Amino acid sequence: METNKPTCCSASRASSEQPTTNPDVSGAVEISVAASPQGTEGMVLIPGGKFLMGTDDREGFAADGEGPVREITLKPFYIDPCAVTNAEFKQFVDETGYKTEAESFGWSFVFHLFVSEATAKLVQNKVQQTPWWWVVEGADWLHPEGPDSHIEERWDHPVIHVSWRDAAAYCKWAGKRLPTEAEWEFAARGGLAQKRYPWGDELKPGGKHMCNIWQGKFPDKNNQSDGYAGTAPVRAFEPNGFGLYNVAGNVWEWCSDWFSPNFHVKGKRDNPVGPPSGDTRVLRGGSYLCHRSYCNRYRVAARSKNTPDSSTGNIGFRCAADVK
Ligand SMILES: [Ca+2]
Ligand SMILES: [Ca+2]
Ligand SMILES: [Cu+2]
Repeated sequence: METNKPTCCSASRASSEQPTTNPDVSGAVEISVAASPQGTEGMVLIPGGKFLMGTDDREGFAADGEGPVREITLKPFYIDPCAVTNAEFKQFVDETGYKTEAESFGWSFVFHLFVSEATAKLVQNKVQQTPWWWVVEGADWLHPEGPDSHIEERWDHPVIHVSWRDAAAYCKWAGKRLPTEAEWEFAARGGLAQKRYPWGDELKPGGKHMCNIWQGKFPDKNNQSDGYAGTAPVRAFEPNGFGLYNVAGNVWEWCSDWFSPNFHVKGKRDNPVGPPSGDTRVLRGGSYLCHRSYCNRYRVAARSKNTPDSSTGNIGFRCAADVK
């Protein structure tokens, strides 16, 4: 049996040697922010119905629980065409004074190549299994590479360094919610059945880059032939058949479900919401760090996970909403 290969693509607070108790939010489940409901304007209405979820692809990671392929039925729902941007997140913070978990902890995980020389001198912790993830003090959504960085030119990029709780708080403020994992995959497939990617089975049809992942030799040489070393604007590349942008690559996206590698094997097939409890939440879609040689998790059936308090430079989210 294949061992559970570490997701090179994300680092967890639990794996760091930094203090892991967030003084502001430990144990806090309720998120109290004043709501500013946005309605469903601009969202994509996904009709619902039946689809084949998961994959038995031999190129996949069976230990992640990508299979078995199963028929899932969903009721209609709305989903955002794009990940939440820095500009949108700023509006949320401006209105509510919300403080992210990365800010409360005082640090977040930054990919090593993005850290300035000055900041690198201050870095004391790296993740053992995935040493390209550095614990950077003062890294947060406004300062994605550390205190000497800023998002000035990146307002239309996905917000990063947001934990699952931060994402849930934003959704609550916006009168929305995170998508379930099944909703995310239904929407990401764009109406295609059992294709490897949101656009088909070929990674680069006609030699064309369809998403923001890694080219070159991970983790030191990124040729960035797709145009981006880090995040890309949320509307970069072509949307899928449902009009969703960057479901594959760019940033991992939080889903509402707790993660389990096997709960779904016997779980319900009608509007599934995942296990009743867990330690980690589901991430989908892969990121700008994924590369075929070690982590082809930009495939549409690929899965990952992280603890709800974790934040990194390659995790963001998009919102969903009920059809009323
Ligand atoms: Ca790239
Ligand atoms: Ca993505
Ligand atoms: Cu990856």
